[in-house]
Amino acid sequence: MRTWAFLHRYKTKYGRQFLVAALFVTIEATCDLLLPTIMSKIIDIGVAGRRTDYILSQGALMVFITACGALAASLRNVISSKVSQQFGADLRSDLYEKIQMLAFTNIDNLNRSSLITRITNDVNQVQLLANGLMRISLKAPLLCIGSLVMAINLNPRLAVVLVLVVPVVALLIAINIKIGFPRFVGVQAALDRVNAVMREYLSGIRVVKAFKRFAYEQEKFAAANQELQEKSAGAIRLMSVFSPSIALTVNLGVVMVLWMGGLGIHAGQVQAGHIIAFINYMTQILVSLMIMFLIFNNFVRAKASIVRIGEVFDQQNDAKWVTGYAGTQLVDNGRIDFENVSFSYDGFGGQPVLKDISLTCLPGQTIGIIGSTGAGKTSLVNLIPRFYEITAGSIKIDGHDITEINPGQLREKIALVPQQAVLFTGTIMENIRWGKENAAAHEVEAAAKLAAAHDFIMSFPEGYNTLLGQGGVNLSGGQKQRLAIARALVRKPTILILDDCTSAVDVVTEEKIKAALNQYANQLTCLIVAQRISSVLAADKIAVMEQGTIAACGTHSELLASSGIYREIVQSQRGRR
Ligand code: DCP
Ligand code: MG
Repeated sequence: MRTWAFLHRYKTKYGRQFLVAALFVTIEATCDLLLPTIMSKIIDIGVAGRRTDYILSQGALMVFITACGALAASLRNVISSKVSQQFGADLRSDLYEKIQMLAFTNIDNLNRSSLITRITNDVNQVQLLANGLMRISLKAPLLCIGSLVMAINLNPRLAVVLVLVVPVVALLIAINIKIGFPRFVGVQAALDRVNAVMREYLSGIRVVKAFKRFAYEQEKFAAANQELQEKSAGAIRLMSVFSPSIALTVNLGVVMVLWMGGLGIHAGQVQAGHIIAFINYMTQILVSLMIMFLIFNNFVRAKASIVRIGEVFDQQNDAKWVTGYAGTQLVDNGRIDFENVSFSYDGFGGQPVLKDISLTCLPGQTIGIIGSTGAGKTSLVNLIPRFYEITAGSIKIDGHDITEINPGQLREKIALVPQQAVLFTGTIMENIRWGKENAAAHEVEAAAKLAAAHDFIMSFPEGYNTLLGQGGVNLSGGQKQRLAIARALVRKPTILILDDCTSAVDVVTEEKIKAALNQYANQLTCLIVAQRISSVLAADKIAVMEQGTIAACGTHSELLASSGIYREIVQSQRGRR
């Protein structure tokens, strides 16, 4: 199966250590197999013949073999835990890296919170399986086959019992797997559903509270929970019939061995030690069969996880990244050209969100973009750092097609303040330094002043060292937006993109930011997406977007004269300042 292909690279990496572990397991199993035979000799020769020296020497041999087995077992344990932990860590970091490489489109496809379960729980399951595989799965078949051989070798007459018991037990296990497998898959699916319901609830907990949807959510959870309970109970019920039936079969076998052996001893054909050793081997066969069954169960659980991890590795990065970027050196002007650009979130066949957009932004210019919600403003500016791939036309920065520029280099020149301010756990200082890693304290402060954030930052007792919670929960919407602007400004980009990022800032403060930006934006190309006409009044050019197209473009006065839509927007906002 394709989804499993990702496991191959670990096979080559850990194959050698796996073989060493296998070697130790073989030694361990051999030791286990030798012991009953030696014991039978001690009983038949040593005890029956009253030969203390024999008992002592064979006893010493048994101690030695047990010690060898114990040593092999510890070494095997050391290797298997080391390898499985390393394997788990590797898998986790590879997965993490892969997720970082994914395009926006892929992340839209894979649910974000499910990515978290994949990288934690699913990797754990696979790691557990790897550990189990190295520790017991090899030992079980070795013990099973070895015990069979040793038992037959020991006493072919008693082996007749094995011919009866082993197929019955094997059949029982086969039936159990046949009926049990789908049930365990069902349990896993039910567990996934419980997780999914829980995840959705937790991520939307504020909305659930606000709309008082507790009862509905409770019902949804109860249904999923109930299903899990029923499925698990069904699977366990099956197990509870199955285990005793195997035990019964084996015990019947033991009775048969004792009976046949008793007759044999009577006739002088069988010795007492043989019977004890034989029963020993028989239980080893049983135990190893049970272990194989358990591993199989384990495998069923891990299989679902493997498939889910494989799904992430299988995501193709849609971007047609060209590899040889070396030739393109950006001159730092900041000219942007959109040439007949069309774009759809669902690739080529999908509903177009942007249609045939042409727009030129000269170095140092400020371009305002306005338009009703859903017109495609955010989509348009997100194309410049190449977050998504366009379906037709081309976007050029300083004359170079952005598909020919190294994405890292491209994004370094651009600072984007997203519509939704995103902050990270850490101090305010650290958050602003996201824009420029080695920014000095005075640079950070200057950026914060430009973004009208300095004053409110200083009003905190800890100032720039104030700790922000996850996503900046301890700030207001407008404070978050201003920090996001400061983070972009500290970078001193060639191209600055502000996506409606003053929507939560009061008009007076916005005015302040605008005044500061006007000064600052002289040296760079600036795109300002806005709802309020007032935010873009001073722009060199204003693009009015409507339903994925640019309906009109020009300066404020030009547009007032030529564009009906623009006049409408101005009218509707008059007196709202
Ligand atoms: N859209 C989509 N998938 C996304 C994002 C948006 O299908 N991941 C759609 C929804 C809209 C259209 O694209 O119909 C344009 O969305 P934009 O976010 O570009 O719209 P605006 O930024 O213009 O709207 P707003 O002013 O509300 O931010
Ligand atoms: Mg938007």
